[in-house]
Amino acid sequence: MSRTVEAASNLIAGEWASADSGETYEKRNPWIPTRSVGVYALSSAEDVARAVEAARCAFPLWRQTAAQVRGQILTATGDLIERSLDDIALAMTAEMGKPIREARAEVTRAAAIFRFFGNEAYQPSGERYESSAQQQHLYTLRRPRGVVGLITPWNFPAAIPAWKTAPALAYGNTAVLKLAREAPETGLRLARCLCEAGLPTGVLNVVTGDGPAAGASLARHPDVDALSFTGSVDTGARVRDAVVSRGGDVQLELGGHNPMIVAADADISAACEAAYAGSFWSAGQKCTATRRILLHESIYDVFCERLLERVRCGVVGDPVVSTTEVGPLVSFDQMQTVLAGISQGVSEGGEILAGGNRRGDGFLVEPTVFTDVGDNCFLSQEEVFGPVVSLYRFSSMEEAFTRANAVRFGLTASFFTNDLRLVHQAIDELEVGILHINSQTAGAEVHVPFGGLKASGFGPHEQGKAARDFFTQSVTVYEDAL
Ligand code: UN1
Repeated sequence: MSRTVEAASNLIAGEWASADSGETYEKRNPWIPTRSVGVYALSSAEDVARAVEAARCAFPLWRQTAAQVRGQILTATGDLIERSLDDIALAMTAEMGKPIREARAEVTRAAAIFRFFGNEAYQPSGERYESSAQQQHLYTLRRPRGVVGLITPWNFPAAIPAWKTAPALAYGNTAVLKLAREAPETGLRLARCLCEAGLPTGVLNVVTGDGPAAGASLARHPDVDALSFTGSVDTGARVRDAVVSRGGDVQLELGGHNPMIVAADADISAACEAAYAGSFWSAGQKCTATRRILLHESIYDVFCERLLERVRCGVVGDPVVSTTEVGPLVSFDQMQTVLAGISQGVSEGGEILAGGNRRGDGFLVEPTVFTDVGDNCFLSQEEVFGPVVSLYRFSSMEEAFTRANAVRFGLTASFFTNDLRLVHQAIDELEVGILHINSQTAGAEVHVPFGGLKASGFGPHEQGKAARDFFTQSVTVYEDAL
């Protein structure tokens, strides 16, 4: 931590500014940790307060701006993001280590999100009903919540800021976006695209820095009407308590412990490919990543052999290389946490079939496959946010569904089978917000709801038309002509 006024990474009332205190922090490249990728403002409660004030001042005008005008700015932002795709993707790979192939796909997704919500501004904003009284108009309308706080994680540094910011602004709110300490650069570039697209001063304000200082003060701030958070379960609970206790509204997207179930009749090659991608892409740093693979006993051995072969020929290493499938973890601390999770897996009786170690000088942990992990052990219950997956054997579908559900999370699941009857049984029984039949556990289309059940979420789901539920409030109007 140093004292300098050079890091003008906060956007407040249309000005790029350093933290009031002048404090900064440095972010290092997780593949080449000796290399600095940027210096950013370490914001305090004072900076957050100024950002909230700017958002409050901008709200009356933005709310009255025609929805189509708001939408056009978002659509133009999508185009600008796409035009800078290469630069933004490279910045993402440099700051958090996501392989460039996935980083590019994510930036493309962020552009699509802005365009989708640009178009949402043209959609109906209420419903008209028949009234039981004569000469009465009866209808609903949606209005913005006011000033919203958005706290985003480092693992999807383009897609998640996009999918919170775009609907917030489309529906007429003004916002304060707190970017993740570990990956601020990507989100700052999206904010620059919004400014370039003509977003009025103060409509979006951005702060960088620590969660416990900047994030917590945003959650506590009495003038933030609603707050959307994506991150860990523990932080999410603190954020929820801070917001709810002062009467604000909150939306949380939290962790997952996502199962992949492979039935006896499944296409094993397709299932193996999905297992590799779901478990190891982005080095397993997705709340939608596959953590448990439940295999019917009749295909356990052949699946296991093929998955290990796939791991052996997987491309692991420098995330800037276009063929790389698995790169480093985001930071030294994250790597230490994942290695500690692996050690705990072994000490509780799990056997490592592949990987298990750090590789090279960067923060890379090898794709790791466990077997013989008990259902109540740490690796079967807790989210180790890295490239670590465990294999389990089951003998009946009933058993598979029961064990798949036996965690506190309920985000996504994947089920491989060609049996339609089993597909519908899975839809009925699996306690998840997102279910993939014959595809991997991760991934999110921009136009459909995204969110989990149980401890994986709180409040309305995000994205698609569901986003409106959180970023607007509904009013029912009885209008009598006297
Ligand atoms: C995806 O699977 O592409 O933080 C999106 C996360 C989720 C987003 C997953 N909120 O991993």
